[in-house]
Amino acid sequence: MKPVYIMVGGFLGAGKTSTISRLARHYMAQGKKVGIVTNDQTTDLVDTQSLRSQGFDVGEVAGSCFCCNFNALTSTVEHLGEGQLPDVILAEPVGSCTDLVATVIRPLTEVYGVPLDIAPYGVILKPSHGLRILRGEKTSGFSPKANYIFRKQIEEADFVVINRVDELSPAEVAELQLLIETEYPGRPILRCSAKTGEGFNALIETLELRGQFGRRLMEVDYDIYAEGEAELGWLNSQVVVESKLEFDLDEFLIDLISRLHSRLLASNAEAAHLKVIGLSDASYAVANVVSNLTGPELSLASGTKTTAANVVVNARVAIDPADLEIMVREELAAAAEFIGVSQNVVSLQSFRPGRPVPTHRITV
Ligand SMILES: Nc1nc2c(ncn2[C@@H]2O[C@H](COP(=O)(O)OP(=O)(O)OP(=O)(O)O)[C@@H](O)[C@H]2O)c(=O)[nH]1
Ligand SMILES: [Mg+2]
Repeated sequence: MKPVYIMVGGFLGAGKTSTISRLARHYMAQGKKVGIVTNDQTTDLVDTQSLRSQGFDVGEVAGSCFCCNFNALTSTVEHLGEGQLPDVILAEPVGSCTDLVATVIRPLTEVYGVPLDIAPYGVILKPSHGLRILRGEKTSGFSPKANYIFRKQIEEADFVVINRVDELSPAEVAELQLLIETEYPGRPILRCSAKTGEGFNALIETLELRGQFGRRLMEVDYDIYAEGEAELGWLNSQVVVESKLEFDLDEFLIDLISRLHSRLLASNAEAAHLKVIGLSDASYAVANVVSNLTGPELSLASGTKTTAANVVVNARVAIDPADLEIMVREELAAAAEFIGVSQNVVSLQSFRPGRPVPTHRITV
């Protein structure tokens, strides 16, 4: 049996990792061996830490996106499962990438030597930005060039998943559905919640379909794509937080992310995704902001009091990365001082993503 390759696309903060985690649990409950590949422009990934903490077999492509380092994707796939490839491979591309059918899915079937059973390509739609972008609102949060990437992601999808239906009104879901159907006809639309599992039976059934999938040809203006990506400030950092006395890990993370959120609001800099994970010996916690309007959320509580934690910060924000770095360093210091702990930034990278130059691009 060929390993099934499922790639879950969608914009930054759309719910890809949450969806992959739920799918992985489903396939493992069926007795299948599952491997996951995460991806980012640089090292220190919240997603890798979070998925590994959940006990999954995770390989990481860090330093370049799947499309621009196709060989890193395939070699990471080959290292999953310790010598025997998993039955199901779940892959999460970087949320600011598009043109993944031409640069990843098609090369996997037409260039790569290991046969894979490629599932239909689904793109998770992020309602917080999606509604505003698809309505054509001027205040969508991002520039037209970043919105171009958001739209191109939907255009190449075999099917679209409206995520977060647990917190959308029926009218909002209906409007999103109509907007997608009108602009991108022919793509089946699912309604899901990666948080509650609603709609996942339909998602799993859709992923089992085979036929003319992963073949949508589309034109991509790589100048607009590159400029849209470069409008995002990117920051990954690893920080050690310590104290003689125990501190509440969840409180620290939610305070930190709330401080960062306030700074972004004050600077009118839109968050695409701000995520922090705190890992202590006993457990871990995650806090997120997926848009300035959505606000901070402790998406996973640890309930832990500890004297030491490893904290990883990943920020993707429409702001100059130098300003983002100042904000993160200042708010880390402020959050640590607030509860009387020390913080030591072990590593920090902040930059604008470089121009995407795919290893392969198959468009015929
Ligand atoms: N309420 C609600 N929250 C969700 C749902 N899916 C994801 N989230 C939350 O949205 C945030 C982002 O989810 P992720 O799964 O990390 O999103 P992602 O697409 O992997 O993000 P990037 O890897 O940064 O691009 C987290 O706080 C999740 O808990 C959902 O269906 N409902
Ligand atoms: Mg993710």
